[in-house]
Amino acid sequence: MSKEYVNSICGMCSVRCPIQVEVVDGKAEYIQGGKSLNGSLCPRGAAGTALTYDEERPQYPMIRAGERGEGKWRKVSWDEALDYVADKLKAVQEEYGKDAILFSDRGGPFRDFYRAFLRGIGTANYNNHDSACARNVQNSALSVFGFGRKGVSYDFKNCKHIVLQQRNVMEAINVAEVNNVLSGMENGAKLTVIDIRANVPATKADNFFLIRPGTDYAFNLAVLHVLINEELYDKEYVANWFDGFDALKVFVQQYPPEWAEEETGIAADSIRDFCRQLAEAAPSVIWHPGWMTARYSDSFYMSRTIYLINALLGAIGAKGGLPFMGKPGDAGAKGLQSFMNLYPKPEGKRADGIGWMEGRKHYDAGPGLVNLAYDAIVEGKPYPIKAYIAQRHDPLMAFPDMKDVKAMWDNLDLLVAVTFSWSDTAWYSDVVLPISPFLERDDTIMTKNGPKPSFVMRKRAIEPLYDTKAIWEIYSGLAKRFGLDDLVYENIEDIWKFQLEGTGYTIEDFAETGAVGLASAPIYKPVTENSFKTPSGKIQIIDAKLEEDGLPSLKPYESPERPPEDKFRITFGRCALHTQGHTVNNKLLFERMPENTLWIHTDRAKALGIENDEYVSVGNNGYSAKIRAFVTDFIHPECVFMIHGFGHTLPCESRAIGKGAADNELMPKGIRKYDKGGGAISMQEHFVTVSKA
Ligand SMILES: Nc1nc2c(c(=O)[nH]1)N[C@H]1C(S)=C(S)[C@@H](COP(=O)(O)OP(=O)(O)OC[C@H]3O[C@@H](n4cnc5c(=O)[nH]c(N)nc54)[C@H](O)[C@@H]3O)O[C@H]1N2
Ligand SMILES: Nc1nc2c(c(=O)[nH]1)N[C@H]1C(S)=C(S)[C@@H](COP(=O)(O)OP(=O)(O)OC[C@H]3O[C@@H](n4cnc5c(=O)[nH]c(N)nc54)[C@H](O)[C@@H]3O)O[C@H]1N2
Ligand code: SF4
Ligand SMILES: [Mo]
Repeated sequence: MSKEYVNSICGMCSVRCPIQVEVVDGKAEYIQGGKSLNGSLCPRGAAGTALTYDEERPQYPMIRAGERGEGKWRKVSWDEALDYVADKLKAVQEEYGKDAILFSDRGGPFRDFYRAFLRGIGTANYNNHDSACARNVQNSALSVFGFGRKGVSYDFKNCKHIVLQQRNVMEAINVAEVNNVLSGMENGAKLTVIDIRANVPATKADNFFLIRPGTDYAFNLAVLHVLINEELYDKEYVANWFDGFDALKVFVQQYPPEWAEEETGIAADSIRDFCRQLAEAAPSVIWHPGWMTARYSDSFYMSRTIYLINALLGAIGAKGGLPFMGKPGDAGAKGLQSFMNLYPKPEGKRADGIGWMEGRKHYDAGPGLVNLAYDAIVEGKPYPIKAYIAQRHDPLMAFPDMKDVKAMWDNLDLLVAVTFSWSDTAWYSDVVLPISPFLERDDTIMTKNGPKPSFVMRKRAIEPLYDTKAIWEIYSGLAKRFGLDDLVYENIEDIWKFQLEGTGYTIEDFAETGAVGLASAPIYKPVTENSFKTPSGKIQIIDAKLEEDGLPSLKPYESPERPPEDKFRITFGRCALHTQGHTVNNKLLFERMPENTLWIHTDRAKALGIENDEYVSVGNNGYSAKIRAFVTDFIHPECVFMIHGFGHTLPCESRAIGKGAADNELMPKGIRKYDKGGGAISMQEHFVTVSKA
């Protein structure tokens, strides 16, 4: 018997925790957290083996043989698949121009190699998935600080008051973060949860505010009102680092807690008391700006107020608050060499209009807003988009209303899915290029920014079981067909050597733990003239770029529509046992949680004659699904809640098929509703009906 332990990186969600894989006779038997996590892992990470050994994943490249979505495939060799894709991409570019190729992915730290390929072929249309996730937070950080949301980290360990608003740290998991939150609480940190239902953190909270769905912005405006009017803010910090504080002060006068009580259902006295608690803990306060905030048409402004509250308390740049993100350079190290620098940035204008179109100049252009680029597929404007590669991205589940999105893709000559599991998008595509799951593949070295920045290596633990490839192999193969010789590689070691050039580190330095730490102690960078990247160099209340796009910096509050008496607002979130929609068919995780439930308030259920645990019907605009009711006092009566990612219909997923309901199908034409401030889709602006099944 041979037994070895391989250090690698989990790939069951986008957090990418370090893992150690026990490999016995070439089989991955057991996974635990890496050294920096002291072995701890979340349930999904532990189920990585079940993904690997699942026969129900794409095992070889396929080209569509029937109609889109019909599920008829022709098994092909990698050479044929890559020839096919390369020829089609070239033909599209020849006829419609270089930018006629659209690409979207899951984002993250492994992108450099294939983004270099996209530059090499000259398309300006790189996108990530984020318009269905954190775009509002990203753009609000940019609007206030001039840097993105990852410009700060969260020092939970040393924090004295943690505020989770629309943020479920304990079920929407990042293992290191959960550990740090728990350490912080053991050290005495208070916890406040503002949510539309009692989630797991709420059960451990010092303050739990059950808020009326859609009114978070009102709550935050009242907090600003109290902090400013009761002079509970950090005056020195504000004097040094705020630009436009007086405008904020004038603006919030119309929003006292008594007004917010009417809107949110949270008592004015509780809001006041909460603000005083915050001031006591300042600057060691973290009010998390939100992660998945693609929810309302004013979520951008909600996140913006959160950043401003943190700043008023002096928490931006503070120990125990939101310190500035440590990067390799801050530790005196040189960053990894980038493949993207081998090619110039494409000159074309983006198809989503970002950076140049009226109303879209203020958005972060980096990863775009892919939902807006779909209009170019439909209308051929500003120019036609004819080929689309969705890599590690399942837009059909991640965006609302599958039928609507499929119809938007009708004009495509080529739709490619690069993926390690089946998804609605893969099933609907023309070509499936199967990636080896993370236990079977090497990746480019990633940089992990944070208090102690590091380089981390994902090493394959076992040989691929099927005819699948690593991401670098796929793009190296395509690069060869485009004559991009600088991206043609035969083995990963040469790629790693290129990345490490000039850093002073070698591949051998990763042998022991899989990572190279760049700092010996956590980095806390002081606030200086260079901290904020706004025109004034300060935290800005008035954002000229936003206003040039016709949007106010300080948006007057608008009360959200209340659902009609027989309807509910649809709300959703995560659970500890699944990642989005792509783990429902995982054998281990499916056994633990085969379906989602519909949270509904006791009084509303009673009025509808619905008992706990019985199947009910939830519907909107022609879509309806059966789902088990979870009747509880601990949800706001105006809404129902479900875990996202269920309601699968693909015949190739024998476990997941027909289980639970799909929240994304309850949002008709929802991809067209987005927050103009931040660009993210407003997925909770829909009302549904519930009845006995
Ligand atoms: N209605 C509704 N819509 C939502 C959400 C919601 O809660 N409700 N959530 C939104 C959010 S926050 C997000 S981030 C998006 C997520 O949606 P997506 O951005 O599409 O991301 P995933 O579902 O994580 O992954 C997409 C595909 O990548 C494949 N994949 C390939 N390689 C890998 C790998 O190495 N690792 C991983 N993890 N996957 C790989 C997976 O199998 C999966 O099919 O959906 C958003 N859309
Ligand atoms: N286990 C697990 N962990 C994950 C993921 C996963 O799929 N599974 N996905 C990862 C990804 S891509 C993301 S983006 C993050 C998401 O991380 P989070 O955004 O923290 O997670 P969610 O559960 O989507 O939403 C957080 C909370 O918002 C609440 N909520 C819903 N509507 C409202 C509202 O109107 N107001 C208020 N105040 N609260 C509301 C929900 O009840 C929920 O408790 O998680 C990441 N981590
Ligand atoms: S949070 Fe869980 S699933 Fe995500 S990377 Fe970490 S261990 Fe893996
Ligand atoms: Mo997300």
